[in-house]
Formats: sequence, C-alpha cells, structure tokens
Amino acid sequence: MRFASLIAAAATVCLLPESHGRVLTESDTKLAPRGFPANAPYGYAPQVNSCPSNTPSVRAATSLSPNETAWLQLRRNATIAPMRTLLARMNITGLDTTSYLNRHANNASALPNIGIAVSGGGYRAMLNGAGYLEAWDDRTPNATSVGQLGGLLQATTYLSGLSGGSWLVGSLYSNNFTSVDRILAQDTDSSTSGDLWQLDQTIFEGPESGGIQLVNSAGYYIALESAVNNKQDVGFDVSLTDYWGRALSYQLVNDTDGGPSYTWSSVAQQDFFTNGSVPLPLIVADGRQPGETLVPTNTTIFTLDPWEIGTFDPTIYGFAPMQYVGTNFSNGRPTSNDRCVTGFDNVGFVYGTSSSLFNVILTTVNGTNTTGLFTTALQDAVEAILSSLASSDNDIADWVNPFYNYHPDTNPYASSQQLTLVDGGEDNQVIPFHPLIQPQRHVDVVFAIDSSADTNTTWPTNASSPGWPNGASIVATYQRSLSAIQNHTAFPSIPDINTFVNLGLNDRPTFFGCDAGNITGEAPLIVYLPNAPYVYNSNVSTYDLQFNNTERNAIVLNGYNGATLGNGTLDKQWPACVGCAILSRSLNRTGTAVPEVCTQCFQRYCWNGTTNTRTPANFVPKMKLTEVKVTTSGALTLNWSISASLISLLAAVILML
Ligand SMILES: *[C@@H]1O[C@H](CO)[C@@H](O)[C@H](O)[C@H]1NC(C)=O
Ligand SMILES: *[C@@H]1O[C@H](CO)[C@@H](O)[C@H](O)[C@H]1NC(C)=O
Ligand SMILES: *[C@@H]1O[C@H](CO)[C@@H](O)[C@H](O)[C@H]1NC(C)=O
Ligand SMILES: *[C@@H]1O[C@H](CO)[C@@H](O)[C@H](O)[C@H]1NC(C)=O
Ligand SMILES: *[C@@H]1O[C@H](CO)[C@@H](O)[C@H](O)[C@H]1NC(C)=O
Ligand SMILES: *[C@@H]1O[C@H](CO)[C@@H](O)[C@H](O)[C@H]1NC(C)=O
Ligand SMILES: *[C@@H]1O[C@H](CO)[C@@H](O)[C@H](O)[C@H]1NC(C)=O
Ligand SMILES: *[C@@H]1O[C@H](CO)[C@@H](O)[C@H](O)[C@H]1NC(C)=O
Ligand SMILES: *[C@@H]1O[C@H](CO)[C@@H](O)[C@H](O)[C@H]1NC(C)=O
Ligand SMILES: *[C@@H]1O[C@H](CO)[C@@H](O)[C@H](O)[C@H]1NC(C)=O
Ligand SMILES: *[C@@H]1O[C@H](CO)[C@@H](O)[C@H](O)[C@H]1NC(C)=O
Ligand SMILES: CC(=O)N[C@H]1CO[C@H](CO)[C@@H](O)[C@@H]1O
Repeated sequence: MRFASLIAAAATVCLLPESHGRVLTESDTKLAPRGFPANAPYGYAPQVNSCPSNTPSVRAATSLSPNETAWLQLRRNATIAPMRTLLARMNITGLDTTSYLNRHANNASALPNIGIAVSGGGYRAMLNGAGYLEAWDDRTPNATSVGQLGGLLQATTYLSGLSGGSWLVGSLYSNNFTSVDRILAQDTDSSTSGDLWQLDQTIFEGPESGGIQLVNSAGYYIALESAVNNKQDVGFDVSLTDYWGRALSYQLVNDTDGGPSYTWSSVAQQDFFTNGSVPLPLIVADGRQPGETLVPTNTTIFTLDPWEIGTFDPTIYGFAPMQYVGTNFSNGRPTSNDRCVTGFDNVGFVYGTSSSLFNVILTTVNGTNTTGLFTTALQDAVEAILSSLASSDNDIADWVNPFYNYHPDTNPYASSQQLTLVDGGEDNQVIPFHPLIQPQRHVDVVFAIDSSADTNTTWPTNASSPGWPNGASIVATYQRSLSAIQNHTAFPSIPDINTFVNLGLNDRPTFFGCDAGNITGEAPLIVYLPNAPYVYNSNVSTYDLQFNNTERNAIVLNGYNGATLGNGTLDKQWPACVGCAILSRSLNRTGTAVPEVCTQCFQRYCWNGTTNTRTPANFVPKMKLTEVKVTTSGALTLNWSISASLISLLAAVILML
C-alpha cells in the first residue's frame, strides 16, 4: 500500500545518520540571480554570529518602520504612471483622470493608495488569487487592451496574503516578482522544464527528479529531513511547520531543493523591491498560545513583511527585525551581543507559518467517524498522530520569541521563549485585512479576494461537495473592529452572512464603505471579490492537493474572469466602476466632484445598508459564462486519497520529530 510504504520509507530515513548535513551542490550558489539565497551556503540552518554595530532591537508600534516610510516615497511615486495609464483606459466619462493625476503628482499622498488582499483556502485560494493578479498585471498579454485591468497591480502599494494566499505572494517575491502569466507559460516552453507550480505531483511525492528542483536522485524525503535536521543540529526547535514549508517550497521557489537558503528579509535588498517598482508584501499569521485549541477572534495578529515581524495590536504592540529573527531578545534587546541569528526567516518557513493549520485538520479528523474511509494502517497512523501531537504541542510554527519580556503588562507571550504561530485564518478572518486597515498606512481601497469555502462544508463528509464564500471572513474582520483589541482600526459596516447570501453579495463584486462619512475613523473602501463560478467550478476542496495543469489553469482563468467580469461581457462599465472605487477616497480628499458614471457604479455595486437575515436556502451559484471543459484525469476524484496522504505525511514527519 503506497501510503503505508511512504511512512515506512520516512521512518527508514530517520534511521539513516548519513542523511544529516546535506552536502551543498554547486547549483546552490550558481542559480542565485533569480532570487536571493541570502543564507547560502548554509541552506536551512540559521547562523549565529556577533551582532552588527547597529544592534538589532524591537521597536514599539507607534509608527510605520523607518524602512517602510522611506520606501513609500519611492513606491507612491512609482504607482503614478501605471495608475495614469490604467485610469485613462477605464473610460471614466466626466473626469479627466490624466489631468487629475498630473495635478496632484507632486503630492503622491493625495492620490489613491491601493491595497490587495489575497485570502486563504489552500491551492484554491492560491490559484484563484493568481487569476486576479494576472488580470491586474500590465505584463500579461492582452491585459492592457481596452476593457482590461492590467496595471492595477503596478499601481498598488500593498499586497497582503494569508495561508494559500501567502503561497502566491511568497512565490512571486522569491522569484524576482515574476508574473503569473510567465509561470503558467513555462509549461509550453520546452527549454525550461517548468518547475514552478507543478501541482500534479503532490508534496507527498515531491517533484520529478532531473529538473532544476531535484537535481539528483538522492531523494525528496531525505532532502526534506536533512534540511530540517540541519536547523535542529545548530540548536533550534523544529516543528511540523518546518517540514511543511520545506515541502511547499519545492513547488513555489524556482531553485534546487526549493531554495533552502532563500530568506524573506532578503526581498528587502533586491533591486526590484528597493527601487519601489513592486508593492510591499505582507504575510499574516495568528498567535496561538500553548494549550489553546481554538483561536479566538481577538487573538494577536502578526504581520511578516521583509523588514519586520510584529503587530500593531495593543497586546504586543511591537516589531522585531525580520533579518535577525531567531535571536534571543529580552525586553527588545539581544541577550548577548555575541549571538545574533540570521537565516531563520526562510521564505518557506514564513508561508508555512501562515498556513500552519494542522491543529484544525487534526481536531476535525478527531471528531470524525473515519471507519470505512481510511485503511486500518492509516487509522492507526491518525491515532498515532493525534496522541503524539497532543502530548508534544507540536502542531504550530515554532518561532524564537523576539517579544520575550517585552511589554509584559499586556503581552500574552511575554514570559515565553517560544512564539507559537498558526495559520492566519484560524481566527476566521481568512482575508488578510489586518495590515491594510492600520490607520498609519492610510489605505484608500482594498481589493479583497475571498476564496473561502464557507457554504456546505462539513469536512470530511462533504469534501466532494465543497463550498463557496458566504461573507463569514469579512464579517469576522468587521466584528473584530468593534472589539477591545481593535486599537483605532476602523472598518466599514458589514451585514450578517444570511444577508450576504440572500442578497447575492457573495456571488458578485460588492463594495463596502462607499460613504466614508458613515464610518467612525479612517477606513478603506472594500471591493469584495468572492470566488464564484465564472467559467469553472473553482470551489475545489481546501484539502485538495493535486491538480493537473489543465485544471490548475482553469481555476486561474476563472479568477481572471472574476477580475474582468468576463472581459466586460457581464458589465461593460465594470472597468470604469473599478476606477471609481480606486478614486473614491482621493476625490473626497481633494474636494473633487464625483462624476456621474461613478454615482451609477456606486448605486450598482455598493452595499446600501439593506439586510435580509432570514436563513437562506442552499447556496448553488450558476455558471456565469461559458464553462471551460477540463479533463481531470482522475485528479478530482482523488479527494479521499489526498486527504489520506496528508495524514500520512503528518505521520511521517511525526516519526521524524
Ligand atoms: C528580474 O526581473 C527583471 C524585470 O523583469 C529583469 O529585468 C531581470 O533580468 C530579472 N532578473 C533575473 C536575474 O532574472
Ligand atoms: C531598515 O532601516 C534601518 C534603520 O533605519 C537600517 O539600518 C536598515 O538597513 C534598513 N533595512 C533595509 C533592509 O534596508
Ligand atoms: C465610454 O463610456 C461611455 C458612457 O459613459 C460610452 O458611451 C462609450 O462608448 C465608452 N467608450 C468606450 C471606448 O468604451
Ligand atoms: C516623488 O515625486 C515628487 C514630485 O515629482 C518629487 O518631488 C519627489 O522627490 C519624489 N520622491 C522620490 C523619493 O523620488
Ligand atoms: C526557473 O528557473 C529556470 C532555470 O534557471 C529558468 O530557465 C526559468 O525561466 C525559471 N522559471 C520562471 C517561471 O522564472
Ligand atoms: C480528540 O478527541 C478527544 C475526545 O473528544 C479529546 O479528548 C482529545 O483532546 C482530542 N485530541 C485532539 C488532538 O484534539
Ligand atoms: C462509523 O461508520 C461506519 C461505516 O460507515 C458505520 O458502520 C459505523 O456504525 C459508524 N460508527 C459510528 C459510531 O457512528
Ligand atoms: C479577548 O476576549 C476575551 C473574551 O471576551 C477576553 O477575556 C480577553 O481579555 C480578550 N483579549 C484581548 C487581548 O482583548
Ligand atoms: C482580449 O481582451 C479583449 C477585450 O477585453 C477581449 O474581448 C478578448 O476576448 C481578449 N482576448 C483573449 C485572447 O483573452
Ligand atoms: C452606516 O452606518 C450605520 C451605523 O454604523 C450602519 O448601521 C449602516 O449599515 C451603515 N450604512 C452603510 C451603507 O454602510
Ligand atoms: C450541499 O450538499 C448536498 C449533498 O451533498 C447537495 O445536494 C447540495 O446541493 C449542496 N448544496 C450546496 C449549496 O452546494
Ligand atoms: C491609535 C491608538 O490608540 N494606539 C494605541 C494602540 O495600543 C497601544 C498599546 O496599548 C497604545 O499605546 C496606542 O496608543
């Protein structure tokens, strides 16, 4: 039986002392230019050195980081030219957008400040999100034709991602901010074997050898294990998330062994970033205290950007330098000037942390009658995992706590040397709004891609009939903005989830907070973009881990059609309406009259305060355009064995830990 033998193989690997300490290959350093393997030649093992003269420290969250403030000068300026081109193409009758932008070009802060938030939801979220980014990217062929939205990405200041959304964001930034279109196109170009986003081989099988990912046949599991062992051997605690992040990287980072030397902080040193030509990537994770099984809505939410890890929440209210995370800090200072750590912030560990939802999977499986679903061997494996995890508290991402002894009056982690982080969606806020609604950032509009599966999902019994969003995620963000932890973040009014379904707000783009005057505090206008069937039933299960390229591309294409409303066929005015959403807060600020076309758009797309709270019938959305046909070659029917293989990977790594 395949999965059982996988476990056996993994167990064998553990017994092989030779697999420790991977020998670095030449290609580790040779392939460097496309990304930034800042920790080379040490791979996944963090390094301890004496601290630099400018001693790293934790700062209070009273403002944006000096790094961000300086970088924004460049970035806000750099967004003007693409915004000018985009708005001009959007045909906003009654407003000369080019003169408007030119008039305010010497004061970029008067102009629109755009954020994009890519939700979680496994590969479904990564691929649906990719379709939106592809449609908004001016490098995509045809995306700059009349009626298209290419350039919105180039006009954006902030790009946040969580869980599956963080895989998308992490993948682009660790690959020279390559375009989605280029990643998908690699399959048709035979000169490059196409190693990115090859989802037909699950992370349990690993990539085919011979490509750039697996250069020799040493074996995928051996490489995974030895990388994590290397980290452990130099004195760091490891957890399931280390294996998870390493395994995902084989699909997401275009380098040998998924680039074990690639760090998240290195993004801040790359030209494409320092010259302000791309948005600031923000990855979100939740704090989960030891012993806690359910993550409350008012948990501390962490943001990991290339400069820092930390939070504006009034609990910790501080940020630590990303490059030196792993260092033992106490009350914000390194405990020893001889011991500053670098290389802990591996990029796979960062998006592995953002998607570390093992506790959710395991508690769900724990309550499920799995008789008849798993083989006896797997059943045993499940039970072994559950008891092992329960006793070891290992179902989290284990970070060295930079906030030890920091703000001890309010910081729930102040007395812990460990910072335990989990999937950013475990507090039900599956869309990463948190970093985008901080008042210091002054974001005007957030394009919020919601790929949650809320309707009709009792995992695992309904795993073959998974769900669509029903607004639950954005409702959770709204509710948090009313609670004690909000610390002056504001959010537009959002109705209940029954209203979402009854009014169809979850089945088409909906704007929230159109009237800035109806909000206490400064909040962006939200362009809510729910996953819906435009050309493909993209509601595949969160636990679906295998896609052939045809289905992968169909989900991306569905997202593209969601972004453009079928290249404008569902609404010819859609591009103008997107332009109006972009401009809305800026027009307020500069006292400019709102053009008639925008008034019409707002009547059509803004939620006007109506509610309908009765319990809705089963939500079954209709295909909006012509469906694309996909031969799935069995991939879709694999739901069960895939879930089973997830369990077997967990079993395998438990054996390794
Ligand atoms: C990174 O992308 C830029 C812009 O597309 C390109 O000019 C440059 O050659 C790329 N660098 C590498 C190493 O591929
Ligand atoms: C961030 O700012 C600090 C202090 O201003 C500076 O020392 C550091 O080099 C900056 N980091 C990067 C990656 O630019
Ligand atoms: C621009 O919009 C106006 C209506 O506001 C419409 O009459 C006109 O055809 C549109 N032009 C293009 C090129 O779409
Ligand atoms: C941004 O643009 C303004 C106006 O063109 C200019 O004065 C300013 O120096 C620019 N800032 C940076 C950091 O380039
Ligand atoms: C991946 O790396 C290979 C080898 O360096 C390169 O030829 C290919 O263009 C890269 N793919 C992408 C999508 O950047
Ligand atoms: C599994 O369920 C049992 C009984 O409901 C419970 O005692 C145990 O804590 C659960 N284990 C995990 C890991 O959730
Ligand atoms: C569990 O499922 C099996 C097979 O579907 C069924 O025969 C059994 O009665 C169920 N057990 C419980 C406790 O529900
Ligand atoms: C979170 O909510 C719980 C229950 O309402 C409350 O006891 C706790 O103090 C809150 N924590 C924070 C940090 O607001
Ligand atoms: C290119 O964009 C135009 C205008 O939106 C659209 O009609 C056409 O179908 C698109 N072509 C392709 C190949 O996507
Ligand atoms: C305006 O604000 C009130 C009070 O918060 C809220 O009940 C109402 O739903 C808001 N209207 C809209 C359209 O957001
Ligand atoms: C929910 O699942 C049931 C049975 O699996 C199916 O009949 C129904 O259509 C589903 N509803 C939705 C909203 O998908
Ligand atoms: C704007 C605001 O009220 N910020 C507060 C957030 O929380 C910290 C820590 O409690 C306060 O110091 C800030 O004033």
